[in-house]
Amino acid sequence: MKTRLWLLAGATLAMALATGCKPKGAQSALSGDAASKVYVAPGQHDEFYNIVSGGFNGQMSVVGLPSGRVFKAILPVFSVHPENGWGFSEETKPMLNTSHGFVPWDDLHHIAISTTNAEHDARWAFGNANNTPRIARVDLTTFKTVEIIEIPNSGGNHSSPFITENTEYVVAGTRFSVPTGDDASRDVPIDTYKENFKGTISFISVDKDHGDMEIAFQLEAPPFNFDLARAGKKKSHGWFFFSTYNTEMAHTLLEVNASQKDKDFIMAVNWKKAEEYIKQGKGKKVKAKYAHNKWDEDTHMATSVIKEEVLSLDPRELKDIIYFIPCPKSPHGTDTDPTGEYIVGSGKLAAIIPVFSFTKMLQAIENQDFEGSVDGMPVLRYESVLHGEVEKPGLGPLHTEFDGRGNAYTSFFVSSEVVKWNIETLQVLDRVPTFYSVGHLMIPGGPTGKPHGKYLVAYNKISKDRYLPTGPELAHTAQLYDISGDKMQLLLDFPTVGEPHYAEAFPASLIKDKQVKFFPLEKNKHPRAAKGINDARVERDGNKVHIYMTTIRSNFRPDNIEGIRVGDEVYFHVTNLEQDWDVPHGFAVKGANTAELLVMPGETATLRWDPDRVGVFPFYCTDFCSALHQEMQGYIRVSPAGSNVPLKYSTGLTE
Ligand code: RUQ
Ligand code: CUA
Repeated sequence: MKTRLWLLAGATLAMALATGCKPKGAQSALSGDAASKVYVAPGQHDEFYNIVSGGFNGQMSVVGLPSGRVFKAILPVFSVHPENGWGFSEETKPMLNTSHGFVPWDDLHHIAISTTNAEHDARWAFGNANNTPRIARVDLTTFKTVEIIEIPNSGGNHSSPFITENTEYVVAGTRFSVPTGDDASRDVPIDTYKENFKGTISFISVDKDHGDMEIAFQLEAPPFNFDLARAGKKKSHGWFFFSTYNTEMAHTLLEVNASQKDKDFIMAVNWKKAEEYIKQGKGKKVKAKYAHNKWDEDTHMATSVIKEEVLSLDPRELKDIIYFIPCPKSPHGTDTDPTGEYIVGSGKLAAIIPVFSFTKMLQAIENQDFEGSVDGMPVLRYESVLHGEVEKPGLGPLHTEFDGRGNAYTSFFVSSEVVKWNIETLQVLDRVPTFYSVGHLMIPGGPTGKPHGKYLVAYNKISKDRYLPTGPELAHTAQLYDISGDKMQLLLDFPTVGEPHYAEAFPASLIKDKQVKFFPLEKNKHPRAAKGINDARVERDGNKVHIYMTTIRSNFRPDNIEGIRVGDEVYFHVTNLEQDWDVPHGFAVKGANTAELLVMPGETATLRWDPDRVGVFPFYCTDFCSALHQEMQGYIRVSPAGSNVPLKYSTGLTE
């Protein structure tokens, strides 16, 4: 094999890595008919839903393609959202519970849309929390986060969520290795990294009918950093591929210390084999503390349960679960093509893109064609597993998507471009600039066995000069390209919400007729629901006051409440009696230290309010619901602590 310059050394690269390069011709790359290709006429619907990660806002957003129109700027997941009371209402607070208590923020990087037979079924969208490791599941008929599971033995949950072809599992690989198991709460010196730290990969099972998640098992892996992952599919179904960096196992100044070796690894995991071991009783239960939070559609409430152990497998002893494929150099993305045969590693410091062959990998395993081992787990010979290398593709490859016609598209952060190449021949076919430093790419269905290779979206960091400036912080950009022809064509720029990392898109037809329009009142099992105006009332229980309140266009019942005292804990349990699509009512009361409630038709939500002073406080509906929305209001009177003003309320029925 020829020798190669894996690393483009020198200051130029270092600088380019830090800042990204600015491609030429940045001002306009549009040709005449671009606008018509993204124009969705008034009243028409977009062809694709695009679910986009919000990065440091901890949320997702929902965008239409090709128009780039935003339908839901914030779909609340890991961060509180005052707009609708997510994380503030009593019902939703448990969703953000963790073993560290209530955590109101996180950093969401990746989206995974559920699949069946390696094709999108779009029943659920999964997202990862990086900082306090968690995986969330969003129901795509209600666009609500319905489950969040914390990932123990993990730190910086970046290599997730990625799913197997029938959504059997969603995986979570730890970015930071940490002390795990019993050691997790031991006082361990950091410089005992190699002995005491572990990388953990979690396989979370997903119930095929209801989506409920459980941590099925965790694999103990060497203390590398796990960056990204992709499941095998079709012929490689049963395997999972994780990119690793810092195989140097450095724990300080990683910028230098984790870039020493020419090659890191793609870690291939045979999860079917792991399942066999579990059937034989080979796993062991280890201590782990994590929260598992679920939303109940009937009670409109979440519950949070703290769990105490996980099933752990040690692949050093349990052979044939883990194999390492050498991969130049600090790989970021690892992506499997639609056939499941090819595994693309994007070494962000490498000058080539290696493409591995699944068939060759199996062959190498069979022939024991190893070039070494890590903790007793075999390292396969690079040349034996390699299908080939894409030569001189660009600088700083990050992520690869596929069009289903045999082509791959790789993003280059440093050279700010998208490069199209052929998977079989490894020939570069086309390249287009991005404005500017591109992270993830997305083709609708791109990670599945059935891509819809019509559009590609590049999600760019650092978008200097693309939009009207907004002070020191500028909008991030998505750029939409037409990839239906031989040459890629830039069609549209649109700003994104938060900082986009990964996104997925799928045909709108998969879910648009399955949307829940309202929640049937007769099914509402919330213990404090007021299901009709006859249920509207106020009850005192010591210093707790429960207000069972109804909303319907355009009134609250009760709407005048007296007999509340300073020091009370007041709970407004607001039930929206509407049984029609798109008629939420909002509820806000003066001085509330939390947020509003936005109550969907048929739903009950609760706001706690702690009156701290004597006075009369208005409350009102915040959502413009009818011509008489502005009349939808009420008062609550607060008397001094210990006062004997009697409890009194008006519902329009009793007075
Ligand atoms: S990352 S820009 Cu997915 Cu967090 Cu690659
Ligand atoms: Cu109800 Cu406005």
